[in-house]
Amino acid sequence: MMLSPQLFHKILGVTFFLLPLCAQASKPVADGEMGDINHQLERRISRLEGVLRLEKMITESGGKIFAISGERADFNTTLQKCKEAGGSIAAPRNPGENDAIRYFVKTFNTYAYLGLKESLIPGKFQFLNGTKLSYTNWHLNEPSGKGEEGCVEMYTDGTWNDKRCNQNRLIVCQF
Ligand code: MMA
Ligand code: CA
Repeated sequence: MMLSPQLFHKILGVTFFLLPLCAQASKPVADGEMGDINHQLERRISRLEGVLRLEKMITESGGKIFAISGERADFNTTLQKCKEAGGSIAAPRNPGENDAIRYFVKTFNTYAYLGLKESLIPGKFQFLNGTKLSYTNWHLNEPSGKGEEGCVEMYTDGTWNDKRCNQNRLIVCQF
């Protein structure tokens, strides 16, 4: 294909117009820092995580991030708030995740509802989507509600108690 002098001139003009813009877009790189955009973003995110950790707003376990909203609410409001934030109510799958949630309960001395519910069989609990629990951390003699306590709260020592769903508890979400 033959390039007309007019088209060639146009391309040249556009190129030299765009070049400084591209250079500017990739400019904000500190001295001695790698120009790699992924590296910059990772640095930015880890600094933001540092702030959130400092403010006791997030914990992490196995790649899962747990976060508080700073409010308390009943179980259904907690579900709603976590969903609005793009997450879901915290549901521990192992001791590490349980400990990451316990950190908030202990720090703010306030029990938290977990993302668990009683199944159709009284005293049997499951994840909210019906999945069977492979890890539990019941307090001694819990669950005790026999169908009357459909939610699960975490005590300050990290153990669980089945509880009615209408109490005000610390909102802890997972992302
Ligand atoms: C409360 C309530 C129950 C819990 C018992 C433990 C009296 O009921 O929190 O869920 O099992 O205390 O004593
Ligand atoms: Ca109970």
